[in-house]
Amino acid sequence: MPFSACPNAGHMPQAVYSYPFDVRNGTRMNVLHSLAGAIATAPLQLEPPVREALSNPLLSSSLWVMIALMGVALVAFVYMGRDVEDSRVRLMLVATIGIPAVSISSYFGLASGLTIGVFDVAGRGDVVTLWGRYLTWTFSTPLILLALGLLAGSSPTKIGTAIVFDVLMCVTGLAAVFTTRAVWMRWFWFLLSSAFFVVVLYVLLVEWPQDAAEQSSDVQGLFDTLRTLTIVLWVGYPVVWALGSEGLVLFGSGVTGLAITSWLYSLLDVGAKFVFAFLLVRFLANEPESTRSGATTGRTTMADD
Ligand code: RET
Repeated sequence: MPFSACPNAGHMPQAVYSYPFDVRNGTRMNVLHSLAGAIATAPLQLEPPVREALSNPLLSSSLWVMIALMGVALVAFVYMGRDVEDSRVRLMLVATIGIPAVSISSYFGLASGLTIGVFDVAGRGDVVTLWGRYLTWTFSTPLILLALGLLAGSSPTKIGTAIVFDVLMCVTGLAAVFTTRAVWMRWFWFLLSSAFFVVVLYVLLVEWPQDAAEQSSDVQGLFDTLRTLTIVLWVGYPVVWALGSEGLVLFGSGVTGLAITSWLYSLLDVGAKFVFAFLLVRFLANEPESTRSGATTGRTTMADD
Protein backbone atom coordinates (compact mmCIF):
# COMPACT_ATOMS: atom_id res chain seq x y z
CA MET A 1 0.00 0.00 0.00
CA PRO A 2 1.45 3.43 -0.87
CA PHE A 3 2.22 5.37 2.25
CA SER A 4 -0.20 8.23 1.41
CA ALA A 5 -3.07 5.78 0.87
CA CYS A 6 -2.65 4.19 4.26
CA PRO A 7 -5.60 5.30 6.43
CA ASN A 8 -3.52 5.54 9.58
CA ALA A 9 -0.51 7.19 7.95
CA GLY A 10 -0.57 10.18 10.27
CA HIS A 11 -0.45 7.95 13.33
CA MET A 12 2.17 5.53 12.14
CA PRO A 13 5.10 6.53 14.33
CA GLN A 14 2.95 6.38 17.44
CA ALA A 15 1.62 2.94 16.44
CA VAL A 16 5.16 1.65 16.08
CA TYR A 17 6.28 2.76 19.49
CA SER A 18 3.12 1.92 21.45
CA TYR A 19 2.01 -1.45 20.15
CA PRO A 20 4.30 -2.73 17.40
CA PHE A 21 3.36 -6.36 17.92
CA ASP A 22 -0.36 -5.79 18.39
CA VAL A 23 -2.27 -8.78 17.04
CA ARG A 24 -5.76 -7.25 17.21
CA ASN A 25 -5.94 -6.56 13.44
CA GLY A 26 -3.96 -9.54 12.27
CA THR A 27 -0.21 -10.06 12.03
CA ARG A 28 0.18 -9.10 8.36
CA MET A 29 -1.47 -5.71 8.86
CA ASN A 30 0.72 -4.99 11.85
CA VAL A 31 3.91 -5.88 10.01
CA LEU A 32 2.90 -3.41 7.29
CA HIS A 33 2.06 -0.76 9.85
CA SER A 34 5.35 -1.26 11.66
CA LEU A 35 7.24 -1.05 8.39
CA ALA A 36 5.44 2.10 7.27
CA GLY A 37 5.93 3.57 10.73
CA ALA A 38 9.64 2.86 10.61
CA ILE A 39 9.87 4.54 7.22
CA ALA A 40 7.86 7.50 8.49
CA THR A 41 10.28 8.00 11.38
CA ALA A 42 13.42 7.55 9.27
CA PRO A 43 15.28 10.83 8.65
CA LEU A 44 14.34 11.35 5.01
CA GLN A 45 15.50 14.95 5.08
CA LEU A 46 19.05 16.12 5.60
CA GLU A 47 19.77 17.42 9.06
CA PRO A 48 20.20 21.23 9.11
CA PRO A 49 23.99 21.15 9.87
CA VAL A 50 24.48 18.78 6.92
CA ARG A 51 22.45 21.06 4.65
CA GLU A 52 24.45 24.05 5.87
CA ALA A 53 27.73 22.23 5.22
CA LEU A 54 26.73 21.19 1.70
CA SER A 55 25.64 24.70 0.78
CA ASN A 56 29.12 26.00 1.62
CA PRO A 57 30.89 26.54 -1.75
CA LEU A 58 34.33 25.62 -0.37
CA LEU A 59 33.10 22.32 0.96
CA SER A 60 30.88 21.35 -1.95
CA SER A 61 33.61 22.23 -4.47
CA SER A 62 35.95 19.80 -2.65
CA LEU A 63 33.46 17.09 -3.60
CA TRP A 64 32.17 18.11 -7.05
CA VAL A 65 35.64 18.85 -8.45
CA MET A 66 36.62 15.30 -7.51
CA ILE A 67 33.49 13.79 -9.09
CA ALA A 68 34.39 15.56 -12.34
CA LEU A 69 38.08 14.57 -12.16
CA MET A 70 37.35 10.94 -11.38
CA GLY A 71 34.69 10.82 -14.13
CA VAL A 72 37.20 12.03 -16.70
CA ALA A 73 39.82 9.62 -15.31
CA LEU A 74 37.45 6.67 -15.53
CA VAL A 75 36.58 7.30 -19.19
CA ALA A 76 40.21 8.05 -20.09
CA PHE A 77 41.59 4.94 -18.36
CA VAL A 78 39.04 2.64 -20.01
CA TYR A 79 39.96 4.17 -23.37
CA MET A 80 43.71 3.91 -22.74
CA GLY A 81 43.47 0.26 -21.73
CA ARG A 82 40.98 -0.84 -24.40
CA ASP A 83 43.39 -3.02 -26.38
CA VAL A 84 45.06 -4.87 -23.53
CA GLU A 85 44.70 -8.63 -23.94
CA ASP A 86 47.01 -10.34 -21.49
CA SER A 87 45.08 -11.61 -18.45
CA ARG A 88 47.63 -10.49 -15.84
CA VAL A 89 47.93 -7.00 -17.30
CA ARG A 90 44.14 -6.87 -17.49
CA LEU A 91 43.83 -7.74 -13.81
CA MET A 92 46.15 -4.86 -12.89
CA LEU A 93 44.23 -2.61 -15.24
CA VAL A 94 40.82 -3.56 -13.84
CA ALA A 95 42.06 -2.98 -10.28
CA THR A 96 43.42 0.41 -11.33
CA ILE A 97 40.29 1.46 -13.22
CA GLY A 98 38.26 0.45 -10.16
CA ILE A 99 39.97 3.25 -8.18
CA PRO A 100 38.20 6.19 -9.90
CA ALA A 101 35.02 4.10 -10.15
CA VAL A 102 34.85 3.69 -6.35
CA SER A 103 35.86 7.32 -5.95
CA ILE A 104 32.94 8.68 -7.98
CA SER A 105 30.49 6.71 -5.82
CA SER A 106 32.27 7.88 -2.69
CA TYR A 107 32.16 11.56 -3.60
CA PHE A 108 28.59 11.38 -4.87
CA GLY A 109 27.53 9.76 -1.60
CA LEU A 110 29.02 12.76 0.19
CA ALA A 111 27.73 15.43 -2.23
CA SER A 112 24.20 14.04 -1.97
CA GLY A 113 24.40 14.11 1.82
CA LEU A 114 23.79 10.37 2.06
CA THR A 115 27.08 9.64 3.81
CA ILE A 116 27.38 12.78 5.92
CA GLY A 117 26.13 12.72 9.50
CA VAL A 118 25.95 14.77 12.66
CA PHE A 119 27.38 13.02 15.70
CA ASP A 120 26.94 14.27 19.25
CA VAL A 121 30.41 13.55 20.63
CA ALA A 122 30.62 13.69 24.43
CA GLY A 123 32.79 16.63 25.45
CA ARG A 124 32.76 18.15 21.97
CA GLY A 125 29.13 18.60 20.98
CA ASP A 126 27.78 18.19 17.46
CA VAL A 127 30.39 17.13 14.91
CA VAL A 128 29.51 17.03 11.19
CA THR A 129 31.32 14.04 9.75
CA LEU A 130 31.89 13.07 6.13
CA TRP A 131 31.98 9.42 7.19
CA GLY A 132 31.44 8.09 3.66
CA ARG A 133 35.10 8.81 2.90
CA TYR A 134 36.26 6.37 5.56
CA LEU A 135 33.75 3.77 4.43
CA THR A 136 34.73 3.83 0.77
CA TRP A 137 38.47 3.70 1.49
CA THR A 138 37.70 0.12 2.49
CA PHE A 139 37.03 -0.54 -1.20
CA SER A 140 39.45 1.81 -2.96
CA THR A 141 42.65 1.23 -1.00
CA PRO A 142 42.69 -2.58 -1.52
CA LEU A 143 42.51 -1.90 -5.28
CA ILE A 144 45.56 0.36 -5.05
CA LEU A 145 47.47 -2.28 -3.07
CA LEU A 146 46.39 -5.09 -5.40
CA ALA A 147 47.65 -3.20 -8.44
CA LEU A 148 50.93 -2.27 -6.74
CA GLY A 149 51.53 -5.75 -5.33
CA LEU A 150 50.92 -7.35 -8.72
CA LEU A 151 53.29 -4.87 -10.36
CA ALA A 152 55.99 -5.80 -7.81
CA GLY A 153 55.43 -9.45 -8.76
CA SER A 154 54.68 -10.23 -5.14
CA SER A 155 53.06 -13.39 -3.80
CA PRO A 156 49.33 -13.85 -3.01
CA THR A 157 50.22 -14.17 0.69
CA LYS A 158 52.01 -10.83 0.85
CA ILE A 159 49.37 -9.07 -1.23
CA GLY A 160 46.65 -10.65 0.93
CA THR A 161 48.42 -9.57 4.13
CA ALA A 162 48.70 -5.98 2.94
CA ILE A 163 45.02 -5.91 1.93
CA VAL A 164 43.72 -7.52 5.14
CA PHE A 165 45.57 -5.03 7.35
CA ASP A 166 44.58 -2.19 5.07
CA VAL A 167 40.88 -3.10 5.41
CA LEU A 168 41.33 -3.33 9.19
CA MET A 169 42.91 0.11 9.11
CA CYS A 170 39.95 1.57 7.20
CA VAL A 171 37.25 -0.11 9.31
CA THR A 172 38.83 1.00 12.58
CA GLY A 173 39.23 4.49 11.09
CA LEU A 174 35.47 4.44 10.42
CA ALA A 175 34.85 3.25 13.97
CA ALA A 176 36.82 6.26 15.23
CA VAL A 177 34.48 8.77 13.61
CA PHE A 178 31.36 6.84 14.67
CA THR A 179 32.45 6.81 18.32
CA THR A 180 30.62 9.43 20.37
CA ARG A 181 31.00 8.15 23.93
CA ALA A 182 34.30 9.87 24.70
CA VAL A 183 36.96 11.72 22.74
CA TRP A 184 39.73 9.47 24.11
CA MET A 185 37.89 6.47 22.68
CA ARG A 186 38.06 8.03 19.21
CA TRP A 187 41.82 8.39 19.66
CA PHE A 188 42.06 4.80 20.81
CA TRP A 189 40.52 3.71 17.49
CA PHE A 190 42.93 6.05 15.76
CA LEU A 191 45.90 4.31 17.42
CA LEU A 192 44.53 0.88 16.57
CA SER A 193 44.05 1.92 12.97
CA SER A 194 47.58 3.34 12.90
CA ALA A 195 48.97 0.02 14.18
CA PHE A 196 47.33 -1.75 11.23
CA PHE A 197 48.71 0.95 8.95
CA VAL A 198 52.24 0.14 10.17
CA VAL A 199 51.84 -3.40 8.80
CA VAL A 200 50.81 -2.00 5.41
CA LEU A 201 53.80 0.36 5.47
CA TYR A 202 56.10 -2.54 6.35
CA VAL A 203 54.94 -4.48 3.29
CA LEU A 204 55.37 -1.37 1.11
CA LEU A 205 58.79 -0.46 2.50
CA VAL A 206 60.39 -3.85 3.00
CA GLU A 207 58.62 -6.78 1.36
CA TRP A 208 57.51 -5.48 -2.01
CA PRO A 209 60.75 -3.67 -2.88
CA GLN A 210 62.55 -7.02 -2.46
CA ASP A 211 60.10 -8.64 -4.88
CA ALA A 212 60.28 -5.72 -7.29
CA ALA A 213 64.09 -5.89 -7.30
CA GLU A 214 63.79 -9.11 -9.30
CA GLN A 215 61.68 -7.47 -12.01
CA SER A 216 62.84 -5.79 -15.20
CA SER A 217 64.28 -2.28 -14.88
CA ASP A 218 61.22 -0.54 -16.36
CA VAL A 219 58.93 -2.25 -13.82
CA GLN A 220 61.36 -1.45 -11.01
CA GLY A 221 61.45 2.22 -12.01
CA LEU A 222 57.67 2.55 -12.05
CA PHE A 223 57.29 0.54 -8.85
CA ASP A 224 59.72 2.85 -7.03
CA THR A 225 57.83 5.93 -8.16
CA LEU A 226 54.41 4.53 -7.23
CA ARG A 227 55.61 3.17 -3.92
CA THR A 228 57.14 6.51 -2.90
CA LEU A 229 54.01 8.35 -4.02
CA THR A 230 51.85 5.93 -2.04
CA ILE A 231 53.89 6.02 1.17
CA VAL A 232 54.25 9.82 1.25
CA LEU A 233 50.60 10.54 0.45
CA TRP A 234 49.07 7.78 2.58
CA VAL A 235 50.92 9.10 5.63
CA GLY A 236 49.14 12.39 4.95
CA TYR A 237 45.67 10.90 5.63
CA PRO A 238 46.14 10.18 9.37
CA VAL A 239 47.87 13.56 9.69
CA VAL A 240 44.79 15.29 8.21
CA TRP A 241 42.55 13.20 10.49
CA ALA A 242 44.57 14.16 13.56
CA LEU A 243 44.71 17.89 12.77
CA GLY A 244 41.34 18.33 11.07
CA SER A 245 37.68 18.28 12.07
CA GLU A 246 37.74 14.70 13.44
CA GLY A 247 40.78 15.22 15.65
CA LEU A 248 42.34 18.37 17.11
CA VAL A 249 40.06 20.72 15.09
CA LEU A 250 43.02 22.98 14.25
CA PHE A 251 41.29 24.46 11.20
CA GLY A 252 38.27 25.61 13.23
CA SER A 253 35.09 23.93 14.36
CA GLY A 254 32.78 25.62 11.83
CA VAL A 255 31.97 24.76 8.24
CA THR A 256 35.21 26.38 7.03
CA GLY A 257 37.27 24.00 9.18
CA LEU A 258 35.28 21.10 7.76
CA ALA A 259 35.82 22.39 4.21
CA ILE A 260 39.59 22.75 4.74
CA THR A 261 39.75 19.19 6.07
CA SER A 262 37.74 17.97 3.11
CA TRP A 263 39.96 19.81 0.59
CA LEU A 264 43.10 18.35 2.16
CA TYR A 265 41.69 14.84 1.78
CA SER A 266 40.63 15.64 -1.79
CA LEU A 267 44.13 16.90 -2.68
CA LEU A 268 45.68 13.75 -1.21
CA ASP A 269 43.19 11.78 -3.31
CA VAL A 270 44.33 13.54 -6.49
CA GLY A 271 47.83 12.16 -5.95
CA ALA A 272 47.07 8.83 -4.28
CA LYS A 273 44.35 7.87 -6.76
CA PHE A 274 44.43 9.97 -9.91
CA VAL A 275 48.21 10.39 -10.42
CA PHE A 276 48.87 6.83 -9.18
CA ALA A 277 46.29 5.30 -11.52
CA PHE A 278 47.30 7.48 -14.48
CA LEU A 279 50.98 6.47 -14.25
CA LEU A 280 50.07 2.81 -13.95
CA VAL A 281 47.49 2.75 -16.77
CA ARG A 282 49.86 4.64 -19.07
CA PHE A 283 52.51 2.01 -18.44
CA LEU A 284 50.17 -0.99 -18.71
CA ALA A 285 48.41 0.25 -21.86
CA ASN A 286 51.44 -0.80 -23.93
CA GLU A 287 51.37 -4.28 -22.35
CA PRO A 288 55.12 -4.37 -21.64
CA GLU A 289 56.55 -7.85 -21.99
CA SER A 290 57.79 -7.83 -18.37
CA THR A 291 54.27 -7.48 -16.95
CA ARG A 292 52.57 -10.23 -18.96
CA SER A 293 51.37 -13.56 -17.58
CA GLY A 294 54.24 -15.51 -19.11
CA ALA A 295 57.02 -13.31 -17.69
CA THR A 296 58.18 -15.04 -14.54
CA THR A 297 61.24 -12.95 -13.60
CA GLY A 298 61.44 -13.12 -9.86
CA ARG A 299 57.69 -13.61 -9.56
CA THR A 300 57.08 -15.62 -6.46
CA THR A 301 54.47 -18.27 -5.87
CA MET A 302 52.73 -19.30 -2.65
CA ALA A 303 55.55 -21.74 -2.01
CA ASP A 304 58.12 -18.94 -2.05
CA ASP A 305 56.56 -16.98 0.81
C1 RET B 1 42.80 7.11 9.23
C2 RET B 1 42.54 7.49 10.69
C3 RET B 1 42.99 6.49 11.62
C4 RET B 1 44.46 6.23 11.50
C5 RET B 1 44.91 6.02 10.10
C6 RET B 1 44.16 6.44 9.03
C7 RET B 1 44.71 6.16 7.69
C8 RET B 1 44.14 6.35 6.51
C9 RET B 1 44.72 6.12 5.21
C10 RET B 1 43.92 6.33 4.15
C11 RET B 1 44.24 6.20 2.79
C12 RET B 1 43.28 6.45 1.91
C13 RET B 1 43.39 6.40 0.49
C14 RET B 1 42.24 6.49 -0.19
C15 RET B 1 42.11 6.35 -1.58
O1 RET B 1 41.03 6.10 -2.07
C16 RET B 1 41.68 6.18 8.79
C17 RET B 1 42.71 8.43 8.48
C18 RET B 1 46.24 5.36 9.92
C19 RET B 1 46.13 5.70 5.07
C20 RET B 1 44.68 6.20 -0.18
